[in-house]
Amino acid sequence: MTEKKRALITGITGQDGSYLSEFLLDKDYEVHGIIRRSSSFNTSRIDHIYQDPHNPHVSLFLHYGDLTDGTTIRRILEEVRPVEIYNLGAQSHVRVSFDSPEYTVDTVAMGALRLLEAIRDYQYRTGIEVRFYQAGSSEMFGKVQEVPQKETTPFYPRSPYSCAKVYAHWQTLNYRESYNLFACNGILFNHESPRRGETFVTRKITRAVARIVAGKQKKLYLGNLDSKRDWGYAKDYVRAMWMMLQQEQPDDYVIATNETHSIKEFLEIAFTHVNLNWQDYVEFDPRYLRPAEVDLLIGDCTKAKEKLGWQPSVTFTELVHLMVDSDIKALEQSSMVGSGFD
Ligand code: NAP
Ligand code: G4F
Repeated sequence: MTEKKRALITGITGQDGSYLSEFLLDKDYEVHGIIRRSSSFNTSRIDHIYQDPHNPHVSLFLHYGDLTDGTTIRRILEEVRPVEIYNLGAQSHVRVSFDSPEYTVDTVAMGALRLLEAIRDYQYRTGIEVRFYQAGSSEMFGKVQEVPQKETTPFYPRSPYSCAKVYAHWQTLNYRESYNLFACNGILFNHESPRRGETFVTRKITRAVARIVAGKQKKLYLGNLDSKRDWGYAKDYVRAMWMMLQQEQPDDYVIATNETHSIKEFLEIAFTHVNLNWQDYVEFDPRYLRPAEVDLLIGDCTKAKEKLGWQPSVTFTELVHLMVDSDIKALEQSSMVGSGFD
């Protein structure tokens, strides 16, 4: 029997980590994920694929660790001996990065460097190739220098989060060129799903729509409604991550839909879907403004289409509808309790 391919995922408990795990398990990988110790359960997105470690045929394994802890990362790498590593772990909330810049940079920028250094040493010592995916972001384009944005568009980051992602991007490229690592940067534009964190604007809206319909919420407080994003479906985007690591040569790719929409357009489609008018419910709260905003993102994914054969499968309207429908269904199944941190 041939050995299964082993993949290691940081951020396995996040939106993308959960979809990528499902995708790799379907491809018969042995999947290992790094999870953070937490005082309450933080595995809700992967509970449905969790396997009892006592089962001899188990193919999903969880390891405690943290991107701020280089020693543990090295130990896990030695234990797991993965052939692919997906670095999805991050303090990924842009506005929160203005509140906690040091922690964000430690996790996002230094976390990537810790992984790259660990891989470099492991590969040098063992001669085994480890393919590395770095979760880069369209936020790196920030104050955009070109419309639409592609792989060659200069970066102009506008938050501690995106400055850290730019650092991780260049280190990934630097390790590829300096040490011949198979390291790829995905420059992913916003991607959403029913598993999107509740404090990102799309999920905040669809969850509020469901609660308003159920009579559990009266108002929705938001910040800047004029910014525009290129929103795709997360399941499509994790497929692109894997495709990058299957190529003959490592490279960097923009993953996007080539469409942009404002927060107002998102609101319009979400509320109209349940026959409501968003203007009757949405109020402005300056708390959700950022010290510097990214006004417009729209990606050109021609390279990914041509070289990877990747393309998005879900339209903007379909995405909004599927998120609203999912939140309505979830609310019907259990009574949702607000966390207060939105
Ligand atoms: P997410 O839902 O916020 O998940 C982030 C994951 O990182 C969670 O599993 C989280 O663990 C983990 N994490 C946080 N701090 C960590 C630390 N110090 N050490 C180890 N793990 C840590 O993010 P996502 O939407 O899935 O995004 C995945 C990656 O893609 C992130 O790097 C994000 O910055 C990047 N990205 C996302 C988008 C997007 O639109 N979604 C676009 C471009 C790039 P807990 O569950 O314990 O919090
Ligand atoms: O949903 P957001 O918080 O996502 P943002 O800032 O675009 O970042 C997400 O996408 C990036 C890719 O481009 C990722 F790298 C990053 O990790 C994250 O996944 O905000 C989107 C827009 C912003 O312009 C924000 O100002 O929505 C605006 N907005 C308006 N009211 C709000 C709110 N955002 C949030 N989170 N909450 C609000 O109440």
